[in-house]
Amino acid sequence: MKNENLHNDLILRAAKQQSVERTPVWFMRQAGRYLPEYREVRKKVDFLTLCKTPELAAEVTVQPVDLIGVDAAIIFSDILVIPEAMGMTLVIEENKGGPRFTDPVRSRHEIELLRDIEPADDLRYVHDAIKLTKKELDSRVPLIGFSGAPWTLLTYMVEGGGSKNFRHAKEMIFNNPQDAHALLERLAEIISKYLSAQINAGANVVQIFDTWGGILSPDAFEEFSLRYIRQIVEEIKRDDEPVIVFCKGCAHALDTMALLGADVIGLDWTFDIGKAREIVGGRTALQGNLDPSLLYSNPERIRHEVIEILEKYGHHRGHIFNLGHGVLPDVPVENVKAFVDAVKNESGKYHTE
Ligand code: 1CP
Repeated sequence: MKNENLHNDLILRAAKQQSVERTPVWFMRQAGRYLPEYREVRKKVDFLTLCKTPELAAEVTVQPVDLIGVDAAIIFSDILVIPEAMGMTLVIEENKGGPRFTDPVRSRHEIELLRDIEPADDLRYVHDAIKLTKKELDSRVPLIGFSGAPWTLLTYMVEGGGSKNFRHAKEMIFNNPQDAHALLERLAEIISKYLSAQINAGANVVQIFDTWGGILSPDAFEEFSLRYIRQIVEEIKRDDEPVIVFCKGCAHALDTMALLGADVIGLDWTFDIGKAREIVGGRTALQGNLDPSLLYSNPERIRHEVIEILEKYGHHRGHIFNLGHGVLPDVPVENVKAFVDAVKNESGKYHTE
């Protein structure tokens, strides 16, 4: 979809390293439990029902735009909807840790039993939610679509949930790498189709989340993660809809990631954004990278850190402000608001020609 006349297209311009009046800001997991208005909706329905009901998904997607004033919306969904559509059973037990698959896949046979899906059909509810959200946003800000990266999806599918040591996923890549590749290849193909369908439905930007890329050694990161991300970026790339790649804990590979073909690289908070800019050298824009735990502090401390990051990035094009990872569910809303306001108020000085 060609970009319509958005009232606020700061993120699109920053992603393409064009001139902006101030640094745009949004943050990962911005629709979520830190917002009382989100918790109200969640009282009525469970998490998966929320993802699968376009009217409700659109409602919570728009909440942080109205309540916090972010410069983009990100469609409310989850990275785990792909494995669920492939036939895995996803359970989210309230207050009992994160989501879990009851039937992890650990053998070639189990991988082969997974359904081949057509994202435009099997995940139509996500695309319907995007269309509805676009109507509700009424061109105020861009809408971001997303997917997990193949490697991160593999970790959840093989482990069955979050993990400390990723024993089963590591066993697979070291003992049966061909099984891991068989799964990663299928996922890369599905994710390419899924993200293209999100763009066709109206997403103005797409982000690939590789939350667990950082648990791999540099060589394994290239073999089991980056090469599939590269393949996806090549497949989905268009002129008008920027692609953001966020890999947590992967700054060691910044120079390689700068050549992925993505428009923007997301940075976690453990790397200096000024140094990162020198490494990527204008080949991509950068997104990040305030420590999400800073939102437990206070508005003055938050403003101070925002200024530090703006200073480090300096007077250059191509910065999208974000947290270095998702917002934590129990941070005070006033601190979240202070973060967004600080970026808006302080970054005008760093406008780019
Ligand atoms: O109770 C609830 O309401 C469920 C909490 C929750 C929420 C709000 C989950 C379960 N997912 C989400 C939404 C979500 N997940 C979004 C929404 C859009 C937004 O506002 O940003 C997005 C982009 C995601 C992506 C996601 N899900 C990632 C990648 C980003 C990241 O934070 O690293 C991952 C790893 C997941 C898996 C997942 N889903 C939910 C949880 C609690 C987890 C983490 C599980 C774990 O590792 O233990």
